[in-house]
Amino acid sequence: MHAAIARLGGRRQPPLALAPLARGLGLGAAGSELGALPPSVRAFVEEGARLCRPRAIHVCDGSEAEGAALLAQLQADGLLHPLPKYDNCWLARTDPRDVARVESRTVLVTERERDAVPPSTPGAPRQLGNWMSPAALEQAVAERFPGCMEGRMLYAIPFSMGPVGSPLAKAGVQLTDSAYVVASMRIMTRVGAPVLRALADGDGSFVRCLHSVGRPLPLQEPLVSQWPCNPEKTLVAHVPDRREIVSFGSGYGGNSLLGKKCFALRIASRLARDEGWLAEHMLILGITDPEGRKKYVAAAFPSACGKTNLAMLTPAVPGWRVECVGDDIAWMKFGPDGRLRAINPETGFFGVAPGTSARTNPNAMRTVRRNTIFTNVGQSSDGGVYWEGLDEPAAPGVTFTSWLGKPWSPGDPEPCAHPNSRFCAPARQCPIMDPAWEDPEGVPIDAIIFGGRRPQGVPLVYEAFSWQHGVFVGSAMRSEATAAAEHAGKQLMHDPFAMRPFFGYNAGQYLAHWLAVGERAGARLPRLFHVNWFLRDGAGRFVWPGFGHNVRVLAWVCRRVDGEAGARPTPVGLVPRPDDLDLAGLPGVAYDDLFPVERAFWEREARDLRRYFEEQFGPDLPKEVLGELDTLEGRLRKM
Ligand code: OXD
Ligand code: MN
Repeated sequence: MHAAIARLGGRRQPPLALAPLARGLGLGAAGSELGALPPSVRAFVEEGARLCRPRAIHVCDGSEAEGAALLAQLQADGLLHPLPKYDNCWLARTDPRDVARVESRTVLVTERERDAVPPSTPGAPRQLGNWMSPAALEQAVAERFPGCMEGRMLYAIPFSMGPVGSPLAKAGVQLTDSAYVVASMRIMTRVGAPVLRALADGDGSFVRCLHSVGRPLPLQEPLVSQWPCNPEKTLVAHVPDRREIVSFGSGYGGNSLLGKKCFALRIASRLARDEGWLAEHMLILGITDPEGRKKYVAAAFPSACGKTNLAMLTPAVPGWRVECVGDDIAWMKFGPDGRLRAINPETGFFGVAPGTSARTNPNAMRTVRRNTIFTNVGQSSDGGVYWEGLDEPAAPGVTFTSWLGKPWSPGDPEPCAHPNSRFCAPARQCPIMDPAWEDPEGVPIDAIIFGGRRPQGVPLVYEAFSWQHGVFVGSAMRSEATAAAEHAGKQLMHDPFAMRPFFGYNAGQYLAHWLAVGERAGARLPRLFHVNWFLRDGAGRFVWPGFGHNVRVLAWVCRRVDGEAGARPTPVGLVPRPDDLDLAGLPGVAYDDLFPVERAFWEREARDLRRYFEEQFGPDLPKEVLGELDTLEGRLRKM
């Protein structure tokens, strides 16, 4: 694509309009000094400008003044509305056609299809990613990008995923015509001058991210909610070989905040494979037991399984403390001591709002009271936000406006907030951030937990018998579908390692990489577990209270790591014996309901899994993973 941009830009060679943002936003010229940029960054910005033909360019410096000017501009454009009930909080409503990640238009671009996705059975809808050829991408860029920023500002955002200067951090530069994206990237990543200095001092390499909402000015049609987007032409493309991302047509979330899913998961997972580390869809938390012993745990859950809630958990059992390192993404590398060390590459939370309340996640509620951009939540007439599950009684006389900008009343059939509405808030505002959350060396990981939303059959917690078995457990993850992408309903979806939408290369090779990590000489590997908070009884009620009580499960995990807690083997893994799990003070919660390991259920599960592996991974499934499935079936036969 880099080549594609250069070629296309080269053909036209229009004069560059390098007007400083100073003119657009009333800032000083410092942020717009193209000449002061490291040469590789400057070349990228100029290529992007030649192709997209913006009216002006602004290089983001990350300053407070820049942030304030952006917010003022977005308010003047009618795209952000102030929320006076809080401090510097804002509400955006998107065009209702641009509300979630668009997985069907998200592609990996490689010369050979097999490098991007495993060969699926002909006729089976492909689930592990979409491939596009370099030639098709070149054509897609040619159809979308020339002149796509006409009349708009091109913002160049130098950003770092991970603390600048950390051996685990990586730099990116995003070009975008969306001020909303800039304001959000300033929350989610480290932006500006320090990144440019690090690029100038280092080898100057960075991930190239090109983004446009695809609505040049003057508009051909009016915007909806002042939200520019181009849903017919949306495309989110990754070129892992060249460390490049091209995104067009969507202004929302993972489609447009390119540091997050596109870079920190898709491109980074490929870098991690090449360089021998792991880039994972995992939260990271620190947990301290009543004796003061601290551990770090990473956990992979598909979207909508309560990752943010777990990452910010308030323990329901006295004496335990949980601290948050990150809620979505973990980059993990082996340190000299053989331990896996993890950083959260982000600096903010882009969390799902509905369901977040003072009961389910008081720390998130405290985090979002300042400096937060809300998108597609409802609004209350006293200048606050509202969403399903907020659990805050409205003051008398307060009325509501839905995410569609229409009057809304409790009891209306349509929700007030979109199910994928979000808060975008600085991590530093979370009251339980771990003291080491920005440690450039990362935190040492003792356990990795996989999980899913499984109403039936899957026990509350089990431990893998070995690393290899744990890789199988991760590959076998399934969960009910989420509103974070365009899938309908509550169907059960396979989601290996919670990475299904985020693999940056062939998912079979990804499993092989995990197996290889387990073979690494001198590695002191974390223990691997699986949890399911979402079991329901015959009447459809949850059998586990969840939330703060999940610390009881984490406590067992910690004690297993310390060799202090027992377990009994079942065909699926090691589960706590009744005395190993603290259920004290939980009336109505029965051990037997929490640990269903039924032969008929698991035989069905194993059959489904075999079909899924055959259809989706074909010959690229590592034989060790298939071997673990055979072994599981063998254990089930002996039950
Ligand atoms: C997210 C997701 O938005 O996983 O974090 O979908
Ligand atoms: Mn996520």
